[in-house]
Amino acid sequence: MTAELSPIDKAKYAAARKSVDFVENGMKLGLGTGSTAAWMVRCLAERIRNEGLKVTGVATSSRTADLARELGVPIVGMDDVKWLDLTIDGADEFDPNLNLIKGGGAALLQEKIVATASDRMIVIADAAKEVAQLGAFPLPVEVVPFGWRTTMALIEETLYSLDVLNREVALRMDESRPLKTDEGNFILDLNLRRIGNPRQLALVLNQIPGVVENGLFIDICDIVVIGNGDGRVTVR
Ligand code: ABF
Repeated sequence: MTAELSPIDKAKYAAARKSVDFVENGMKLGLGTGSTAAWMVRCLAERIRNEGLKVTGVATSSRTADLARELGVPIVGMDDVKWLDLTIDGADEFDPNLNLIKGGGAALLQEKIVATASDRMIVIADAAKEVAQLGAFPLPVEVVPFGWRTTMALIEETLYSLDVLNREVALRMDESRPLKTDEGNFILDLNLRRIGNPRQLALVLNQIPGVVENGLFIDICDIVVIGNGDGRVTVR
């Protein structure tokens, strides 16, 4: 399956393939969103086909739900299971404390609900996602459509007052990305470059009227499975 893959795809596949080894028969699983998570769903479907593995999945986006159903991975709603044994998902960045930036796939709200409602969360990522400090990847923030420009201004003022945002770095809603999340909300991208105190920022952002959730995952990830272009995998 991997002979013709690019090095980055080989890395994603390697991490995804290793993560599925953590799945045990009878588990209730959170299924992440993004290209690395898509490899995981494919590898999980292979184990179901080859070994008769019995699992139940909760998808973190309609995209993942469609892929899972297409490949024969049983899918139920989050409210059908209430709690999960394990969530496996991608990330945009992870730091030495396994804090994450997620949401590049505009699925951060369902991803954070599912990952939080799991006994364990495994992040699968290519090695390029590892950073010393979060922030180079624009931080996605999910906001309600009503008054989103006002919400953006409130976020800017709050970040300026906290000295998190230097004044020349504007916030933006990237018109090129899917404007609507599965919940019909908008995603704003905060170009912060580096985030000194992700825990504080995550708390502050969610206090701002109009903000639904943000892409900082603090103390949620338990294990990171890192894939390399040569197929090697590191588990941390
Ligand atoms: C999703 O996958 C998002 O939260 C995250 O931004 C993205 C990573 O995508 P990929 O695996 O395609 O790099 O979990």
